[in-house]
Amino acid sequence: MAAAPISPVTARAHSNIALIKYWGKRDAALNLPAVGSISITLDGLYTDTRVGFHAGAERDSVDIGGRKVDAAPFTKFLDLIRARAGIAHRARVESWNNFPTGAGLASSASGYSALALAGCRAAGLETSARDLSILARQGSGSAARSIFGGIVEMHRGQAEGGEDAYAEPLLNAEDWPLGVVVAITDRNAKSVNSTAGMAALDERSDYYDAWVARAPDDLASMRDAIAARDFETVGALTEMSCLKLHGLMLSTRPGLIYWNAATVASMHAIRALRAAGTPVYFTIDAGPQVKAICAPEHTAEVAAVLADVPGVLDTRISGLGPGAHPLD
Ligand code: 2P0
Repeated sequence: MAAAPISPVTARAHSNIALIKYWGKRDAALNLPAVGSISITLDGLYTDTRVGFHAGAERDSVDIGGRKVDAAPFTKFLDLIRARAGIAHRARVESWNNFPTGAGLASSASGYSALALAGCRAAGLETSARDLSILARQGSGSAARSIFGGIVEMHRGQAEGGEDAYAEPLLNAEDWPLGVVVAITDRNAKSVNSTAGMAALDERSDYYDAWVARAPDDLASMRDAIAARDFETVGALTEMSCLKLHGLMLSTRPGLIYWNAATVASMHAIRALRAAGTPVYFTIDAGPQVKAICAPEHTAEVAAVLADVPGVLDTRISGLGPGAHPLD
């Protein structure tokens, strides 16, 4: 379907945090995940991205946070949109995160989700949320989930072409209010990005086959706990998936150690708080930040405890947020 490029479009997409983690690919070229995942979309962390296609421009240009970056990885992604729209115009992309980029706060999730939506709209394409999720996945696996708000499941899919590897909402944000406290322990970009960390994982970790084999059971257990609004079970499964992920990362050759001292201290602080009666559970992604999941009424207490942990630089409180949406 040929489409006509229209004026620039700005879209906002929120970051997400996986409760049941994605790690490993069944096809690197199409960025197809080896396992499904379940995540929550956060209202407090987001990316705004403006895309315009211009007839006269010679190459794509991309600014993140007001700084020009190498456009090459984004050109590959924009080519998917151009191919679908039947246009050759180069794009001008401007993107802003309201949180640190590339430091384990899922800026690639919100970033590619916002880019998919703004890019398709700016190219004049009408796309379903499912199409956007499939497109966003090709930028970053976790971005497929940020197309939707609330609690979201990403399907591994079986199809070779990835037509069934998309995310779907399980619950809307207002269906089950949850709180997240993010403890920032390092503001620098991580040393090994997720794509590099996952590359050739099947050959690099003896634990990988077990990780992939158990994933359907973990997803089913989490789905059931969410449907029952059973917070203790959701929390226990969340910590289990996080620790299993990091066990897999640690077992990779060379071993991936994303934690610092404050990360570990925060995990202990969260468990101590739980032992003292506050239902709160941790999760950690491919970076040193710690995310505490709790009921909204406990976020202030959890944030105060985490702020006191040596090495915690800052805390952010968030609730569940909406899916990607245009701002114009
Ligand atoms: C997740 N992570 O489920 C897992 C847990 C980090 C740890 O998805 O290679 O940036 O772009 O598909 O999506 C981060 O990986 O990786 C991620 P690519 P992505 O949230």
